[in-house]
Amino acid sequence: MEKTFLMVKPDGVQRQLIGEVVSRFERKGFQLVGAKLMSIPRELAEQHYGEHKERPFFGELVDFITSGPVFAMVWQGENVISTARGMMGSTNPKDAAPGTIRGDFGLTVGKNVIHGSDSPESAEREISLFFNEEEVVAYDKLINNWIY
Ligand code: DAT
Ligand code: MG
Repeated sequence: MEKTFLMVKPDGVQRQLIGEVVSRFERKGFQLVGAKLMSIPRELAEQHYGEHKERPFFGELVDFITSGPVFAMVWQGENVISTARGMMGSTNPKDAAPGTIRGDFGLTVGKNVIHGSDSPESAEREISLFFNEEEVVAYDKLINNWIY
């Protein structure tokens, strides 16, 4: 089953949106298979956002993501990578539709509440950056019979 890496960013943790975010993905029918509250070491932040290294906002981005704890998660389900991106909304909250997480809770691109992998390759890369194999738990959920 497809897996993705999702993370409530430091602004979302401070604004007490962990439960709101988790609840949205739970109610959608996705399955939480890994989660932890953690502070991101600078080196991990630079690796995670490596694709943006040459962008002018890279320094600010790394400062922000290391500015407080994040809630890192692995979620599983059919098409979870692209569906979660849709549920997050556009990168800039001013363009994000109402009903999406960024549309409902964000105002500025710097503090947009949530991160989510954008492709199967980035999902695999980001899950292994943040989680050991034994921290991702395989388990049956009987309610999946009512979802699939
Ligand atoms: P996303 O988080 O939707 O995958 P991204 O990968 O393009 O977006 O960028 C990563 C993060 O960097 C994004 O969530 C917020 C920040 N960011 C993106 N574009 C920015 C910009 N033009 N100015 C400031 N921060 C930006
Ligand atoms: Mg991205």
